Amino acid sequence: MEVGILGLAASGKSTLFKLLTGQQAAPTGGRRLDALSALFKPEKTTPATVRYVDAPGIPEEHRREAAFNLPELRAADVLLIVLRAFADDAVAHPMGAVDPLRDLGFVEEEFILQDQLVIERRLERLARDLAKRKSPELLREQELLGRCLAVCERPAPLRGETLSADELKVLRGFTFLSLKPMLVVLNVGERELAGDAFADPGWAVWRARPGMAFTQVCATLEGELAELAGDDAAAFMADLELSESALARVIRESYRLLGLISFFTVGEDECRAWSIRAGTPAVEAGGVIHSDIGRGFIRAEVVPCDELLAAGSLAACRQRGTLRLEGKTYPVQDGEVVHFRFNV
Ligand SMILES: Nc1nc2c(ncn2[C@@H]2O[C@H](COP(=O)(O)OP(=O)(O)O)[C@@H](O)[C@H]2O)c(=O)[nH]1
Ligand SMILES: [Mg+2]
Repeated sequence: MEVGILGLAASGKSTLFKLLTGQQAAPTGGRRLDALSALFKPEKTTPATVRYVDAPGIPEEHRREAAFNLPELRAADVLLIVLRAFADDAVAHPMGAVDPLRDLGFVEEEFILQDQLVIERRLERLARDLAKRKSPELLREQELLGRCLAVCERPAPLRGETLSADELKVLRGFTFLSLKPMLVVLNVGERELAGDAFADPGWAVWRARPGMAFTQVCATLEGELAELAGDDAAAFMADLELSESALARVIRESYRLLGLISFFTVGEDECRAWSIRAGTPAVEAGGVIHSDIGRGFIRAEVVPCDELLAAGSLAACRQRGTLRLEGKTYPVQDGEVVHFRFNV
């Protein structure tokens, strides 16, 4: 999963980026994978990784198109928007004053505008091609892009539209920014961390929109937290009434936005976390690990991670009758440990 980090200058993007990537490749197995590794003591523990790209702040108008065409940003599955909510006279704000709602409006407007430019250019091209040769495929694309253009002209983000799987396939190549799920991270000051940073009624409109998730962090404070080890970190978090690190929260919200879940494979050689879309059948989940498993799938042995941890071993789960046998079509659930039986 790729997460592109965007926002105005001095909103805290780089601070957050360091935080998210500092802890060795942003492991997403998290607590559960750690616990499984403690049980199996494998030679290797492999978390599912999330890759982050830190985009430069949004530049002046005439340079924006290039900035938004960063391939890393275009390839991102989720856009993480950092909004500055912390007050600090020592850090200049590019818009003069702290106003995260205004900044989010600005970023969203810019996404829509960039998408509109791409659509208009493609529609011109399509009109020329269609004048030369009628093609049902191009006509369908023209109709779909015409609808998308109307959305952008409203102006509204494309992620709010209901689009079929086929339509999404046609649109995929355009990598529209306003179609990508958006994770809004409010970077608050230390004193605001305990309160609800989204209390302003202006947020209600945003929070009702599809394809968006919201969370708050204090990037500088979380930076200090990340430097602490085990017990000290736990005490510091308790002090701040934080139940979870920013890293864990950002990963969880990104997964949720994308409809992704994790399952685990375990053994003495390796314990590993894998990400799949919710609802993925066992045979496809196995195929993610290796195409042979998908092709030669016989059955999957499945047990929830917490049950395995409680029982202490797969053999104990088998005895307790909690290790289930599932077939090809079984949709793997979040947090399950899966052992695939296959034959090629
Ligand atoms: N007071 C305070 N300062 C912060 C916070 N987050 C970032 N900063 C400071 O704001 C400045 C800009 O941060 P940076 O991460 O480089 O922003 P970027 O331009 O968005 O990448 C730096 O001096 C940071 O130390 C925060 O939560 N509180
Ligand atoms: Mg930066």
